Amino acid sequence: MVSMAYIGLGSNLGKRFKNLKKSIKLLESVDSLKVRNKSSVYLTEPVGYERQPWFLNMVIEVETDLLPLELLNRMLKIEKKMGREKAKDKGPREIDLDLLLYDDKVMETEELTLPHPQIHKRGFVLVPLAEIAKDKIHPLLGKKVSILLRELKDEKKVEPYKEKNHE
Ligand code: PH2
Ligand code: MG
Ligand code: MG
Repeated sequence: MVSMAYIGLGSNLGKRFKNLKKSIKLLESVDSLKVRNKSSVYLTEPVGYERQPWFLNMVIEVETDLLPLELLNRMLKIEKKMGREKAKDKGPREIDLDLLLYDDKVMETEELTLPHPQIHKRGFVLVPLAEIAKDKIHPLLGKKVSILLRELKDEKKVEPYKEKNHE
């Protein structure tokens, strides 16, 4: 069975742009996973712990035969491979891969909550997600991504990342 999933990518340590690209390459090399669409890259103000560098964020759409937990485990492997340590969870990281949506699946386990509980609260997720999936309906809130973006109260900056700034 083929499923559609959306993955949020973030990096605020090292060569951020390269980190995003590399993680996409590694995802593309996973059997039974195809990257179908990519948003543009955004330069975003940190949310939460604020004394850390700005992030580059983007969202991709993937088609996969992997089950949600299988997909998540592949994502965690890629994070590890790219040098991410669990200890730095709240601080700067080379790469953060978050499973945002998986079909219309709703689940809550220790390892994985779907949809990702923060989607509707974060501009750095909704802006790139709306670029590639504006009509996708949030399976819990019952609203289109474009509506969630319109109703968003997050005031943190989300700016297009310009080609000339590439590290
Ligand atoms: N990720 C976080 C916490 N804060 N802020 C921005 N701008 N972008 C992120 O990807 C991000 C964040 C936890 O994963
Ligand atoms: Mg995250
Ligand atoms: Mg994460």
